[in-house]
Amino acid sequence: VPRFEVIDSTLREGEQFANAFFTLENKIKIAKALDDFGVDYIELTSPVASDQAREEVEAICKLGLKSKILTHIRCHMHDARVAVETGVDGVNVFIGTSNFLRQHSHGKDMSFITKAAIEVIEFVKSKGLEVRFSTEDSFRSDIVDLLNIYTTVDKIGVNRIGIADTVGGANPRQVYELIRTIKSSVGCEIETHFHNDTGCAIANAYTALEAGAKYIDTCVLGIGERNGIVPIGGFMARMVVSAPEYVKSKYKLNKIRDLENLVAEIVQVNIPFNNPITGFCAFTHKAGIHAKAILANPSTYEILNPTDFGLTRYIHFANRLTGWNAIKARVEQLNLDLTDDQIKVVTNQIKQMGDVRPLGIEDVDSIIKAFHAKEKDNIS
Ligand code: HCA
Ligand code: CU
Repeated sequence: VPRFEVIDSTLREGEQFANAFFTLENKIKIAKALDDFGVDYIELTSPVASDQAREEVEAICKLGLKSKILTHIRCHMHDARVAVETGVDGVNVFIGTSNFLRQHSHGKDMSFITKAAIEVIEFVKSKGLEVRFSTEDSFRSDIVDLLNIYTTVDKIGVNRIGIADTVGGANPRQVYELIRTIKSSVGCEIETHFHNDTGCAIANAYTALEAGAKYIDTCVLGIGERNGIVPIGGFMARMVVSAPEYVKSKYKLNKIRDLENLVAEIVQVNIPFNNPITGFCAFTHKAGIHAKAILANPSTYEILNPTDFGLTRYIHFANRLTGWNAIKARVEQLNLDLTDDQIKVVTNQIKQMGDVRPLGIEDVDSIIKAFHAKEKDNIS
């Protein structure tokens, strides 16, 4: 997997999430948190969307962040003229190329699209800014149309082309084939944008990198239109396993939790219970067999190390699947003195109780403490 870069779109695609309403103050908070985490680019809503949207782009450009700032515009000269005056480092241009979008959305044919693309790209470049050109709904577009337009914009010096799975229907094999084909026809870098309607967004992003793409669009918690796009946290989980040194040196992984909490609070959602890294049970080990192995060596049942993210693992010992190794660890935490044989006896008592009802930590602790007191009485 090549050296990838992250283009975070929480402040553009993420604004298209049903619950999102971002005040300027909150946009600035999110932009600073993304910058602190280390995203390479921050993509912002088009300055022509509203008066306030334009002020937001200008204000975020003035923050002097390390992340480069992009704004996302339609393939129109009017949008481009406004965008280049806002102070952004680059412009992400998009236009629909599938039959669906050409017929039912903007109604333009490929020769019109090509002319518009050339005009906008040359204009943005003439202002000394980066420019990316992307074909919305790439996976339902004609491959000949895609190759024609991408080779054309490549020749006039576009910085990146974008491939978008706008409806989230692509699978990894299709992604690999399309990106490989396009990569072999252009010299510029490839950016990708994967929606998650069918649950393939992270896998598609990973496969895109394998096929030669370099830039991945993400959002915090994956928020976006419908059920959103590649979530930055889950994507980092994927990438830290594939390229640990690169990812750990480039991104502050211990900021993921704060970043997600910030956005979750602003858009009023909970972190999903099974979220990679930050889901409440992401580092909880329950079955006795797992607990025993984890206590001996955490890598036995963990592909991610919670300490890489500033988190800790948890051994869930208060249940009937528990084992004596997990209970022994708890006995040590309680600072009690029991032999292994005694721990095996008390573990059985805990398992019996766990057959009858759900246990809390306090239940287990009181069973252990009562057992310990009785054993001490027996000795004295
Ligand atoms: C949309 C546009 C877009 C654009 C992606 C891109 C998509 O909201 O419909 O600029 O590459 O998903 O196609 O987000
Ligand atoms: Cu999108």
